[in-house]
Amino acid sequence: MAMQKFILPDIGNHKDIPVIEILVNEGDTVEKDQSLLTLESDKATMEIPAPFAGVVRNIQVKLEQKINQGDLICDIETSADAAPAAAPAAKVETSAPTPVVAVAPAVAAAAPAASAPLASAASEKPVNAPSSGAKYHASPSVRAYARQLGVELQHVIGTGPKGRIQTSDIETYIKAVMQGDKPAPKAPAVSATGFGIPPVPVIDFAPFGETEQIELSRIKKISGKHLSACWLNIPHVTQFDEADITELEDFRASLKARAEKAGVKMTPLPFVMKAVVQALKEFPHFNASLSPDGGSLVLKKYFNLGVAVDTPNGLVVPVVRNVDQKGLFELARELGELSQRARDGKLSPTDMSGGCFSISSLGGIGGTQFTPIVNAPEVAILGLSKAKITPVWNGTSFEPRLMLPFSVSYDHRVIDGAQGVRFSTRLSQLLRDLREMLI
Ligand code: CAO
Repeated sequence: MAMQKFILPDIGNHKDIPVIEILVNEGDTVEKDQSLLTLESDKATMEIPAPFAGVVRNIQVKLEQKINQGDLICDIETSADAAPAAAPAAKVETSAPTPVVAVAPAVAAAAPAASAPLASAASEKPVNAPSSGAKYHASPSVRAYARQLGVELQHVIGTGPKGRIQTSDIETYIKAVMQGDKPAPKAPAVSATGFGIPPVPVIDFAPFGETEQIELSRIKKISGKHLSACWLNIPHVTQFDEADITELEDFRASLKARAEKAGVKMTPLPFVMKAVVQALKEFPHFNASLSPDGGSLVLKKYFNLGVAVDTPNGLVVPVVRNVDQKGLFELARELGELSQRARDGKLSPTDMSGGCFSISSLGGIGGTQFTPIVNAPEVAILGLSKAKITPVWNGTSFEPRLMLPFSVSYDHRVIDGAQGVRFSTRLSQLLRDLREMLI
């Protein structure tokens, strides 16, 4: 029997690194390369392996203690034949015990250069490289333990410092699954190519400054899921265009007194709705939905338009039905009522169903262009930005014209680029000269 001192070897340029886990107790028998403790710098998590097999004695470090190369970690009592001829070299040689490193995900993205040497050490030891659970804060040994038990870290609540997942958290999770308190996790869906949707990094913002966490509104939670589904399922293309609405605006101004008398607010939107319906009639593939198997197109013979309404609790899209059968005043009245009910949180599910095509009008607020997200199962959406007087060349001189910038996002599985630009060109033409609708 011989007592060997285990001194912290060279761990790169790190100084004063906190001990975040002590993975053994005094009296434990350890194998060579078995992890003894975990250190965590602001750039990396490192497990420090035993340089030789033996029994752990006289642990000299404590949790949260900051340690440096050359510090005494513990004694290891070795059998005479297993004992090394000399104490382990402080400098890490390629053949010497190498700290196994998992780069903290937040830092890996922010400071790749600084973490590169240690990260490459990790890549030489893939056994402890962060896997699918890399965005969750856990040491390599905890990750290995989770892998061994088939636990995905995303399901485990970390109770360690900064939400770090510890061995005990994995055990608590497994107990909960066994007792039926938590559903057993399903195998994640993986695409045929092996590329799933990569997770975004989970970052602890505390080191950067003060934060406050507020719950999303119910509407935002619901619309967020729907928007993600639309964004992820639909191959979007957005076509940008503009329409000269100088004459439309003159017409709108001429209707102002009558509109006021009728008790409605006449904005450009009802005019746009009428023009959209005409364009949908001429391009029926925009007034359609893809069948669930993606093999056919359901063409709609009715013209119901969803209109995105901005409310204090988030975005909702009530539907104005049979726009083709309604006049400008009726549309203006209905828009006013629907948007008021939307802002009062009084829309029913029926008010928000049955749409064929949506319009998102940000023109009352500002902006020059934007890329609206198609509201599935619809296949296209119109985005309106703020109209402004622009000098337009008429062949001999510049004329001040009121130009309305707009964009059409569409599902490229259904609509080709050429069709997309034909639709937007026609819409521009209809808005420039409303008489086109009569032809
Ligand atoms: N260019 C210039 N001015 C415009 C305009 C445009 N494209 N569109 C509207 N306006 C003017 C209106 O004429 C009105 O001016 P006046 O009060 O002087 O007449 C003013 O802007 C405000 O209009 P409005 O927004 O109240 O009315 P609207 O009919 O244009 O729109 C509604 C109604 C419900 C669509 C709108 O209020 C709304 O909520 N828009 C936001 C939609 C949204 O959030 N979309 C984003 C979805 S993706 O996140």
